[in-house]
Amino acid sequence: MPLPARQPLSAAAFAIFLSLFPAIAPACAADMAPPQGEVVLSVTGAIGCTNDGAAARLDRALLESLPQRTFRTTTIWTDGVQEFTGVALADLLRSLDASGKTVIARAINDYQIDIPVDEVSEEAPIIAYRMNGAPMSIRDKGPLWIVYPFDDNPRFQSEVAYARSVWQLAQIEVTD
Ligand SMILES: Nc1nc2c(c(=O)[nH]1)N[C@H]1C(S)=C(S)[C@@H](COP(=O)(O)O)O[C@H]1N2
Ligand SMILES: [Mo]
Repeated sequence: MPLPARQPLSAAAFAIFLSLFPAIAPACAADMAPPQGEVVLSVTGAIGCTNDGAAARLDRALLESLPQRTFRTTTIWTDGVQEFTGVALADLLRSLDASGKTVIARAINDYQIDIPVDEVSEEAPIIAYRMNGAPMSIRDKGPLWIVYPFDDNPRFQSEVAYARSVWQLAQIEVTD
């Protein structure tokens, strides 16, 4: 009896095969467009999606094209309840196909702090790009501010969460 002709691998089987080897899976679902406007956030390190050498450089439009989250909370730095809008750090990491265990968040003033990826949830923190609907100036802790829904969870009312609440965020490095 003749051997059956070799079948090409089905797309589904190929996807399963790739999922077993994340390192050789397609780097990025879609080509990442280069920034058209001023770059507000650079992401480097263990990411699969880049648009400038080994970095992903995002302008406001690219950031705002990611899933958007809004919540209201007080902060220890502001008066009264504020409405923050931005992208969840988890969504940013996923959209850039990040694979490291630690996020190093750096501010314009070179302040930096480690955020363990396993302490990043779907909701918190977010990288806020708007406060009360308006872009934040550098003077107002913008243009990007890592914020937690502080009022929602006592865990976020802690020195650890405050130290991770980087304002004037400019750069993120994903490392192991
Ligand atoms: N850009 C920037 N963000 C920052 C800091 C900083 O120095 N620069 N300090 C962090 C630390 S360690 C804490 S505890 C809080 C401190 O805020 P405070 O100095 O207003 O008390 O902000 C965090 N975010
Ligand atoms: Mo701190």
